[in-house]
Amino acid sequence: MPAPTDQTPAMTTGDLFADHDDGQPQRLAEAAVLLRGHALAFIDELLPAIAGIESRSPFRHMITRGGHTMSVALTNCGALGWCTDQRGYRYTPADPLSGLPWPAMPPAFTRLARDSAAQAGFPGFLPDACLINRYLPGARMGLHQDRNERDFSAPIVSVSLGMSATFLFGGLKRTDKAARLPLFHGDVVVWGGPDRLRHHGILPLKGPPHPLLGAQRINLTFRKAG
Ligand code: MD3
Ligand code: FE
Repeated sequence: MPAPTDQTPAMTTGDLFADHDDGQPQRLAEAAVLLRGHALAFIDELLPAIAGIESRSPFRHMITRGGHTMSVALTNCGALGWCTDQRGYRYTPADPLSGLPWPAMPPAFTRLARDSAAQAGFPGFLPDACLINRYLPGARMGLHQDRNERDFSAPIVSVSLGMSATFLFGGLKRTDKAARLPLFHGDVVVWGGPDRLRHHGILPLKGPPHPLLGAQRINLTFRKAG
């Protein structure tokens, strides 16, 4: 298993924005690794799995703690699902829409998350939660931290599908200047260790529709939440 190539200091040399790709893992930060196109090897299993999840737990727009409707629609699979309402953010074992458990984590999801984390230097990652975000053109996610999980020592694995998006990759303080990283269909990013609590977000979705998925971007975020 190759170690991530060292391209330090990528964030100051502009290497993240290069239009070439040598197929090797790219280190974005001390414990953040970009695996360009890594999910493409799983795509024939991922898309039917998402359709199955969606048929039981459809995408819906949740309300934030601040009372705003999210522009991103979401659903979940796995033992725990991320939810928000006016009372705040939390993980629940059941879909509040149906009262039923969230759909099970498809085996291909677990394999992709585990394999990606291992390539990034986090062997043995076993997620219990997969948040599935759907962005239509104009949808965005403001800078935030992911801190509703019990254990920050596990990494987060993020899979981008469909339309391209600009990822904002900030620091530990909300006011730290955020770098921009374009993410394409099939890209996987793994965040762990000291980068696990970085602020991050997604600029409003724009650009041409994707040939396979149409005018949308779907993001899978794998976490160990419980
Ligand atoms: C960096 N989703 O659902 S995934 C989220 O593309 C979320 O839908 C975005 O942020 C999306 O919470 C970004 C990439 C990601 C996820 C978690 C991180 C990057 C992260 C945690 C720490 C640092
Ligand atoms: Fe997040």
